Amino acid sequence: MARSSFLKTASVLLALQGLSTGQGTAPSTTVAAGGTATAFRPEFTIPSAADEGADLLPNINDPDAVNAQDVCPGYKASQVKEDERGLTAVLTLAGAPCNVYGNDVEGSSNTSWFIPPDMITRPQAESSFGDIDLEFNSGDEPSFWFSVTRGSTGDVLFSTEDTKLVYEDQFIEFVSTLPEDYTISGLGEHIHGLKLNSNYTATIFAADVGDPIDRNLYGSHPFYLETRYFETGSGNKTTPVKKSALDPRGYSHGHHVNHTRGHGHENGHENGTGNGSGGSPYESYAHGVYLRNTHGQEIKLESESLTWRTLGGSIDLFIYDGPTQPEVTKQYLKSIDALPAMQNYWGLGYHQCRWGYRNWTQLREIVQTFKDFDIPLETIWLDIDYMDQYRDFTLDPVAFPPSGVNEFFDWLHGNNQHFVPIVDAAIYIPNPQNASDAYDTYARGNESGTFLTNPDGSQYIGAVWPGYTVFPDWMSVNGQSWWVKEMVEWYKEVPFSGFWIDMNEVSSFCVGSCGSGNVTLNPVHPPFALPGEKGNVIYDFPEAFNITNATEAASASAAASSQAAENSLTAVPAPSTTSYLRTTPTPGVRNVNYPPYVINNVQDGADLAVHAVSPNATHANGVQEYDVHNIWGHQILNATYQGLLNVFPDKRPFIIGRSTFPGTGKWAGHWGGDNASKWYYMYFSIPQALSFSLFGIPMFGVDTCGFNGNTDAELCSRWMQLSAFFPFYRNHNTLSANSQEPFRWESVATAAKTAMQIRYSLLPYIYTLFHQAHTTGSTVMRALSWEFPNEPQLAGVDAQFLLGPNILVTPVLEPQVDTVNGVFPGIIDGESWYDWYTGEKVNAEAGVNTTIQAPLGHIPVFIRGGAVLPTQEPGYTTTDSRKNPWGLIVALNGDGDAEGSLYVDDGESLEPTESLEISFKAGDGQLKADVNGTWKDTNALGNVTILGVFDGIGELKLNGQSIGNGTVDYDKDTGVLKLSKLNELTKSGAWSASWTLSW
Ligand code: MIG
Repeated sequence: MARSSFLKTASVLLALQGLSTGQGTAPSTTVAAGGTATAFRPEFTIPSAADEGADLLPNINDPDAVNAQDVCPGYKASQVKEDERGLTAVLTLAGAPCNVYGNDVEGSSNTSWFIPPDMITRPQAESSFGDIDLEFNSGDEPSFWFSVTRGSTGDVLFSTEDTKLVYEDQFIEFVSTLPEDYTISGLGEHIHGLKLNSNYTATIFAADVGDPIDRNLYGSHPFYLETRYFETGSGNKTTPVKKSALDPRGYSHGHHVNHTRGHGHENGHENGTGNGSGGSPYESYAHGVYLRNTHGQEIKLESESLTWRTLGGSIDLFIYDGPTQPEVTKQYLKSIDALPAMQNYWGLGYHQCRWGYRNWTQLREIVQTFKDFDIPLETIWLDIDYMDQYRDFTLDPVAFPPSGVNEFFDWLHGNNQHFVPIVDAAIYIPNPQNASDAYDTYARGNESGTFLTNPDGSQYIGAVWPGYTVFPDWMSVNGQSWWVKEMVEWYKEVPFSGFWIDMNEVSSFCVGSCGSGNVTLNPVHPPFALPGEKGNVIYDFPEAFNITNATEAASASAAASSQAAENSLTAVPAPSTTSYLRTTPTPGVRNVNYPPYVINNVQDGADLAVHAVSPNATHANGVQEYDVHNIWGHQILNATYQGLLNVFPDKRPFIIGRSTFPGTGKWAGHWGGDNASKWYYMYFSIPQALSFSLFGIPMFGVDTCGFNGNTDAELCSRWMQLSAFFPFYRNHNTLSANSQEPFRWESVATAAKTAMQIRYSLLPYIYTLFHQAHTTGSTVMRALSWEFPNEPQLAGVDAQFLLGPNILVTPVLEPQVDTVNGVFPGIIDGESWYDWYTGEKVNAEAGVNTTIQAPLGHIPVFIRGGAVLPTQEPGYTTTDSRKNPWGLIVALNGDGDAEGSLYVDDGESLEPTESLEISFKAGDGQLKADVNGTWKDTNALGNVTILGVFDGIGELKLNGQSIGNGTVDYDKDTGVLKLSKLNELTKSGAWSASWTLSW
């Protein structure tokens, strides 16, 4: 029915738009020689001061900050033209300019902001516009405002009435009222609980930073989902139910967690209606909001309003009417032309990575050890260790010599295993005084004019791992084709299977063009010590390590304090920070390096240029980085996608990238970045994944067992089991932290194998979920509240999740426990759940937190009644698995029915010409498989397990033919009916034709 809507506000404001005339100041940071040598490399070390910027006081923390709403005049509309799609008008300042954080845009001549390039797809109103359940209203008193109402209910979804629109060259602000106790998710990338708090400011500015909680991070996603709950049949669809009133303890979680977090489930909870027989007395409506804006920005969430502030661009705002989360997500992703990339089958296997694998021999040993322990390993990864002096598209001649390539890859590929290397965003610029330092990748890029410049046209030179570096300009004519060619050429040397793109925020370890005038020092060392370098030993362990490993913990803590003491002797005293740099608007000029409005950027001093390419770096088309910083990461992932398509024509590119933007999901997956080996990061991985479901990047996972710090057996065991249910399943570790491959501890090896056995059995189900995501925009990992929208109490639940609609995971997220409390959603509306391991029906009450046994090594997993899950017998690799017999798990609902589907193809073609789609339907003691499509699969059907068969069974038949008794195992008490050895009957292939099974 209803489809995405687009709001005509954009047109209103575009009437003011003029040409960009952004000016910047010349780069100023230069670095003097004289740093100290390190063990890392003997070169000059960039002084740490090079990465220090100005001290700025973020506006939201500034007690003296002027509130634009108090001083700005707003606008009056004239020449209003209304049509069925919205309205166009010219806005004129309604009073004297306030010039509060920029120069007010008064008319159409003095503007200098930036409109996103076409590659950031602009949603278009669809032809079915008339079906949209939204109404747009606007008014001019006391100044121009607009609102959007859900037509069918009269509920106001967004309204700027009685607030001022502020429209300046470096500052835009608009304010919307919200209902009390609203339920909003999204606005990323942040590490935060699923439900955003009403006293939280979501800053959006791509940053290279190790997973701080609540702060801006790698990606930029100015999109949110809002859900409003109402009492069913109350006739009142304009006053949402206040969840805090009906649920004082709730299942939801606060977001400030800087310590071991418990589950928050310790309180038993009664649903407001209690008995579970009458159905939920609530229903909900969801809508989505997307601001198409590439600038640094922040969204200030307060108790009954949100204030959206950007450092430029326009108000190009899109509202999606849902009215459910699945509909909102589909509308959003279709509107930006970004249905998620279809994954390769192999990409769903297990990935092992670490920073610090030292050479081909060690790498082979790691792969072999997995095999020796019989722990499935699909893909081995390498971090920057493989590179020659950290330069992209090279191999270290000593540690990873080209001469070792054939032997390693023949062996690896012979085992049907894959390899993915890291590739960094920055490009080394060779020392012009040293001919032997020549670097062809740079030379070719330089010749074709593909690198960012300073405002004066000279090359912008920052610093990353290899030393002073330049940065590809994706807006230059040749940027993308140069990158594609580098990839194609490098593949001839290193037969990779996919790409891992790091540092694409885009990161630079110094402020400004610090390498200008310093390139003759190259290669130089970054301005900080790496883990393990200079006695920089890692003594950090997970919470509760002091209990589980008391002796080791005591000595680590002693060593850590002596390291701290040693470091404090040499530490340079911090500069005094009594005064902050404050800037005020200059007429006609934008201050891109220090905009008057200071967003709460996570980097030191909140300076936009710290640890990132500076805002005044300039693109070939004259656009400044200030205006497009947030899409640099998106663009390199696009270029990488094109590169892989050239390397592997017609095959699906496999890419995992760090910095993303709306639409990136059509090219790449994402990992959660530099988390730490702490229990609370394991918890945060769930809401982080769920927000990427909303952002259209379902291929998500985090560094399992933790990146920074040392992990331990208990945390790693729990985490290896949890991540097995995430779409992207990879263990990764920082340089010099203790090894954490699952085979390092017997208990972890066993736990990992248990969970992998389930994951690999479910690969057909997970692959089918991805195909649905790819074709419809549906999600893979899901929040309980999205699948069960009638239960307000589920609104913030993010310590449990669903994989697709039918697998419920209730992980242990804290140390030293052997039970976990969790809810079984939907029971109030008659849902049933089955235990994955026993097949028994769960006996749980509606809305009540249930205590579940979960000793170390066991992850509670449940199957939803009504589901038919396709499975396949796990093999060591996904290639092996694909040759094994199929299986089905039929979990009957209360009516004895179930349904499901299966999608099969070759697992790698970009546009498969042959595929199979099988739909399953069970009821009245029968299961029907309806097979469609031409892909040939000859694997037999092995087992069928039917859960919830409490009424006894009759004669077992497949297509009317009796199945021998030896194949049946039925327990009337548990209701579990297992049919095995069907292989003989289905030896021409489980899906060679449609069939009916009856019991
Ligand atoms: O700043 O390549 O997030 O996964 O191991 C560190 C080294 C650079 C950051 C990535 C991390 C990777 C690391 N990289």
